[in-house]
Amino acid sequence: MGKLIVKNIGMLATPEGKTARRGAKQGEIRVLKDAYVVIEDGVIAKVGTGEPEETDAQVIDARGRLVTPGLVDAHTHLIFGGWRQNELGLKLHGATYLDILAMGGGILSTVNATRTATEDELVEKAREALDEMLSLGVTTVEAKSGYGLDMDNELKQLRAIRRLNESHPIDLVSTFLGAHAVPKEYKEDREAYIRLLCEEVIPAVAQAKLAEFCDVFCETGVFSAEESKTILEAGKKWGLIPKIHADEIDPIGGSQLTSEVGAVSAEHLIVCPPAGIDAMAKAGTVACLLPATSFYLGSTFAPARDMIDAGVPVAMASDFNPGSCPSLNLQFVMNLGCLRYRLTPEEVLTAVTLNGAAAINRADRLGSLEPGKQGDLVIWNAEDLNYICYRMGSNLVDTVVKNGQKIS
Ligand code: IZC
Ligand code: ZN
Repeated sequence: MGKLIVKNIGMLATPEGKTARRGAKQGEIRVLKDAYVVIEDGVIAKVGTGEPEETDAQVIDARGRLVTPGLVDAHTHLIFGGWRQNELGLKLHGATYLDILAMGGGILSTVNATRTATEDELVEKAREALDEMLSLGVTTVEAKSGYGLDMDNELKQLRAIRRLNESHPIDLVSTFLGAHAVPKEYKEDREAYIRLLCEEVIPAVAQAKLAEFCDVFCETGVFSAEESKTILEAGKKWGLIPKIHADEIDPIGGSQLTSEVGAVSAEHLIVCPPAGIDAMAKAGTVACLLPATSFYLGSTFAPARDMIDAGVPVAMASDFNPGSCPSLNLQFVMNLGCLRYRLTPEEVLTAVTLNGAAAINRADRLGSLEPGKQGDLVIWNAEDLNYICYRMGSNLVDTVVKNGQKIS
């Protein structure tokens, strides 16, 4: 693969370490002026200042611009058929997200479209989204199943994720979300669906090594905290690490489950109560916050500052999905992190790099610019970190380097 030097970096900004950063440390980043990065065979070999000594390398001149780690999008529903633009009118007439789901729309309409699509169609559709994510500075993406809701269609989604991981420059990390909704054929017998997940689908997913994580949508009208626990415990038996969609709309106990099941992350947390924050702090769970979803739902915003103050590491991700967040733009998420969560640009950078990596168990390899980490970085059309958090609505990426290769 060879050697790549990125030099003439005006400002290099990166969190440091191999674990999630919490409390005041979330906002303490390393900043270097006039810096360079040397990447050898896809791995960062050296970070320094001034003129690099190395020769025999491909050189990228950053022309005095900002460089950060590649962004990590730790929560997406990347694989889906169709879109849901028909729901916009319903929303504008006052229907809520849960109203639309209860009418058989929402997730369930995407389930119909995903079941109808072939695996190849799902791959090609998601590939376009990944291309756009890469152009926006994202170098790693977590992707969930959850629009199949039966054995064959859940496996189809997970195989699509695997194929994209093998064929697209972005690294994908796979999560089983069979507990995203109760499918219509089990409407009258939800317990049978939970048994199907625990006794048949989870073992099949684990045996085929198609997912690393198991997630549930713990929400009013979807899965209760008790049901969520049953499903996550079944996943654990098969080696799948728990994640939880918790407190997105109603606080029904999802965030409190994190310490009971040892969840690596909890997602959304828009209406997270103090007891949930305590549980996450105790369990070392990463709070994976999705502010573009709050924006799109017109809801309140997660209590990010309370979480940081309580020592909970905060990550931020897109939640890209066809219903509650039809945007994959992590730069917009960074704007909202500052403007709505009132995080500092330094805290925001940590949230979309190292803490995002921690939410998918990759903080040892990803999320910072330090020797030994993967050679994923972004050169920005910006001279400092404040600029990329302050400008809105433009793509500020100049160049993406992925695994030590210049992408664009
Ligand atoms: O398709 O509505 N919240 N799952 C939980 C979603 C949003 C995705 C969707
Ligand atoms: Zn989600």
